[in-house]
Amino acid sequence: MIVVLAGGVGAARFLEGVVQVVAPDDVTAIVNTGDDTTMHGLRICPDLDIVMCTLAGVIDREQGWGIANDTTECMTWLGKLGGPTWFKLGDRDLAMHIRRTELLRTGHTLSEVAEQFGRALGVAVRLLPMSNEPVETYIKTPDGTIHFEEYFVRHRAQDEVLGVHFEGADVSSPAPGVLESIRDAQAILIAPSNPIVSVGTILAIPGIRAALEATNAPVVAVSPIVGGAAIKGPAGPLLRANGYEVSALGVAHCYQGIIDALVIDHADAHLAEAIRALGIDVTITDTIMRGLPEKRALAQAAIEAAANMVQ
Ligand code: FO1
Repeated sequence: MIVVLAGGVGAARFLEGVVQVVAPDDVTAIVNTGDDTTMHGLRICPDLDIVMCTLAGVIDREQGWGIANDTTECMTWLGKLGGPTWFKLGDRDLAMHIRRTELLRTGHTLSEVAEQFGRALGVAVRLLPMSNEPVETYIKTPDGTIHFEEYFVRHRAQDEVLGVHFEGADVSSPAPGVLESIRDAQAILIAPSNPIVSVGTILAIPGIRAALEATNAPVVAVSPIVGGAAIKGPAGPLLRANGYEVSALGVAHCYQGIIDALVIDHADAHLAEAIRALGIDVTITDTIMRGLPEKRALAQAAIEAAANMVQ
């Protein structure tokens, strides 16, 4: 079994490649739930939904989130009635949040919801939330501490980042299957997701970092930083705020102690020697996932890097 630690859009695209190389039912994704939030009384799980809908083939490909060909009737009316509209929820998307909220309210866990949704949407990859307990990422800015979605979507990641806090992480536990899958995996891949607020959140759940350190499986990360900038999203300011250089070398420092190998882009080949000096093996390839062939090639490179570690 291949285990993938996953954030949102970058991870979803990488997983599309992984399932080209490995049978989907042989893949488990441990997904960040630190972006989760409650809006209009509904529980919203952006990264789980992004990964789920991408693998189900129903994602809005242009945005990378939301459902393809969705309408916005409900949002328009929510606005008319004085509700907040900065976080765009399409009508089909809202159905997922309504159903999830009802299932959670009636005693189901988030793992059970993910399993039910996966079955309903025909997703063969096993999607595990990192935890069934609520863990929410907050960003400290000069004007106060705000939820990650408020920082990322409402403020368009424009605030200066002074710090990151994972509310509830210290008293949370890994969801069922998370530690077992890390222990029993053939290989563990860290998707090209944000090392601080996607992967860092997963690592903040008590027991997960230790399980990664203890597993016999090779652990291979794909750098989300190419040529000194994030492929997508606010990884740059978040890495910097946590004392890491915004480069593939900074990513290597961030994951040191957990990963055996790092997949970096040709643009960062000059950093390979410094990364190897940290005791981390390096694979150099094209990491920009333009289409399915590139996604498949990147997944293949990461899986091969893992296979090389066990030889
Ligand atoms: N991202 C945006 O940039 N703007 C939005 O209005 C927005 C709405 C949204 C609704 C549901 C959902 O599952 C995701 C949504 N996203 C939106 C994406 C998202 O919140 C982020 O990309 C992730 O949290 C980061 O992985």
